[in-house]
Amino acid sequence: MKTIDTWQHVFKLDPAKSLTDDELDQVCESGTDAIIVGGTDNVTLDGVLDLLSHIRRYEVTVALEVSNTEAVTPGFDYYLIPMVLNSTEKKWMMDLQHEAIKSFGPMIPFDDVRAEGYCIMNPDAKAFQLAHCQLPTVEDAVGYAKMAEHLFHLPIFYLEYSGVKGDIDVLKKVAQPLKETQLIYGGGIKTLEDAKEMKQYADTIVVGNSLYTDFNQAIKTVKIK
Ligand code: 1GP
Repeated sequence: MKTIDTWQHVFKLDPAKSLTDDELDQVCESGTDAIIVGGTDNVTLDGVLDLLSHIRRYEVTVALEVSNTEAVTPGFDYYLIPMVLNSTEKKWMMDLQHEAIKSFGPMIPFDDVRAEGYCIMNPDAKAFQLAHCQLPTVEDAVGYAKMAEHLFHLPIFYLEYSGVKGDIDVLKKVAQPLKETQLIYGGGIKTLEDAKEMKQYADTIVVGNSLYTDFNQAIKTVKIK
């Protein structure tokens, strides 16, 4: 298993979308540091179990990014808990997490759990709309990064552009204050060139949607390693 702080490249698989078995095999054998299972809409336990049972035939590290408690199951190396820093509603920052800990506290393997401070930068992203986010300026985003590092001591700050490639200057500025907190970037990475560009400043890059739109290009992004 590869520990999270060593991850450079990650594929994110959405349980509500499908790849062929052969494509899934290629993702698992690609040499990526980890696979994150996660999505915003229609994430069901069946969908999660389906993916997990396929991925678990391989040695690759696998994490579940928890979006609803009904779709949580044992068997993952890590459980990632999003906390949406730029949501206008406290619910998405801490109330859902609070409820889950009250209900499932004794069963939660906290050693395998990591909080992710999410800053969602794309107003068209489903997660942005669901969590009623406010679009951050560059200064806002840098401020959230500093909060993640210095106030909350979060292990992960996730700059999320889901669906579109982000502004490299924003990523560069957000990276500057982060020394202890790991910077994960995700959004719109389609090619090896995109991956290289964003990896200049991010500790970890995530490739998601392009696996479903241009698999052959997306799988090559792992060559940044
Ligand atoms: C989504 O950050 C990930 O949560 C990856 O984004 O789907 O745009 O690659 P894409």
